[in-house]
Amino acid sequence: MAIVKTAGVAGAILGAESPPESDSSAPPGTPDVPVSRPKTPVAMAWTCFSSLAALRAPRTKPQENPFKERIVESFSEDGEGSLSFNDFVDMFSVLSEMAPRELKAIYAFKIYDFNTDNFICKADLEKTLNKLTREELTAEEITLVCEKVIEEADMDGDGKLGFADFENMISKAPDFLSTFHIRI
Ligand SMILES: [Ca+2]
Ligand SMILES: [Ca+2]
Repeated sequence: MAIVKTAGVAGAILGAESPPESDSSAPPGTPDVPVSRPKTPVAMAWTCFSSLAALRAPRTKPQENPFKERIVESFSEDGEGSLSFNDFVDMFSVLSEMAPRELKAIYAFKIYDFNTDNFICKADLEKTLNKLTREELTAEEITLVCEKVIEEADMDGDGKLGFADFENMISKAPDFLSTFHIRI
């Protein structure tokens, strides 16, 4: 039953834009076994982050980016959303298509770290999911997905995602950072 539920959650989150099917989430050194398998929580998380990262205008009807305020906050030096000219320039530099991968990763991490404790914990992930799914998932489903994501991406076992965990997670999703941009 739990499995069925996970698939439902994945389906809800994945929506129309599925990540490319690949075995890239296998740990290094794992033999490349050509089996089809269900999406891992990391793949699901990637899809969440991917939709967050896709700041470009939606193809159908205009829709506000649910992270708009959070993005501005992350770039404001006072952390409260007031952008100085320099903050503004930084924001557009990071979100430009040409920005280095490492820089994008740092800011992506900042954006998801809602309570600014330098970790992405379960509460941060829950906020992300709630925003992305516009509260269409039940609290139970959200908790389940967050637990799975942390379980799979938490390399040092401290129960939350530090920057190294996060970097490792997004390295398994090669187009994550290439979609983390806006077109001006
Ligand atoms: Ca946090
Ligand atoms: Ca960790």
